[in-house]
Amino acid sequence: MSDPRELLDDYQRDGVVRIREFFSADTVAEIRAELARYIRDDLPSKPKDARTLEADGKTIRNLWRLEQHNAYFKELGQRREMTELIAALVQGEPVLTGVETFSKPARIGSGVPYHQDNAYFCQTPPDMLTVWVAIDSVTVENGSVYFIKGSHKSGMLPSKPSGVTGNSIGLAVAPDTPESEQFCATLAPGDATIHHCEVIHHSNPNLTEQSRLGLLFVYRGTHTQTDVALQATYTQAVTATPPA
Ligand SMILES: O=C(O)CCC(=O)C(=O)O
Repeated sequence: MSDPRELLDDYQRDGVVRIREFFSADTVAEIRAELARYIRDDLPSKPKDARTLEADGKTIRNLWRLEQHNAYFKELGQRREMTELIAALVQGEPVLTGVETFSKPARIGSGVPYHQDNAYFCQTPPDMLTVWVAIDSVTVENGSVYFIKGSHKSGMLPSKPSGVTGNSIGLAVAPDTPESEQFCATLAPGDATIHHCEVIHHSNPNLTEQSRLGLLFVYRGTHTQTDVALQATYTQAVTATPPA
């Protein structure tokens, strides 16, 4: 794992950092097995909004709120190795607020429009972040996430409903930084990125034969509070395009 001071400096400057071998191969295998078990045995009895499906109406695009629905993922997200690392980045005591997947299945995995996560999280100050762990290999071809480094420093930009199921709100105007100048987060299984909730990012559809499964852990500092204006804008968007 990288030097904590360097990690903090890079995170504060860029709003996104990549960490190689964040989870071991054994942990990745354990996660993969538990996700398969959860989908097979537990998901059918969970509320409909515990998942979002792809356009085919049957393949999972996202699993949501695993920290509520599954003891293994809650425990994993609350491990001391995780929360100690996150504390410095959220400038306070971290709370795990979400564990979810962005599954991007082979051939039909949909894209994610340009957005800032705080349009969904609605927190002030924006001391909230996502640890995005690769379970599959993440390549340019199968839909890596692209980040605009430093964009978290400009605060929240105007947003608009996107109409995308599972990602109901996006930027009102796409940024003019070409993809070739964005940070393309290619990852090996077990590698991770950590991104600030106001850094601009997006991902493209997966048209390849290789699935691109990511497991996400979302944290905020205990000191953050809900921003009512952001919340009102988000409620409109998610009401127009619910996750399930
Ligand atoms: O996994 C993806 O393709 C997008 C992830 C994302 O938008 C996020 O982590 O906020």
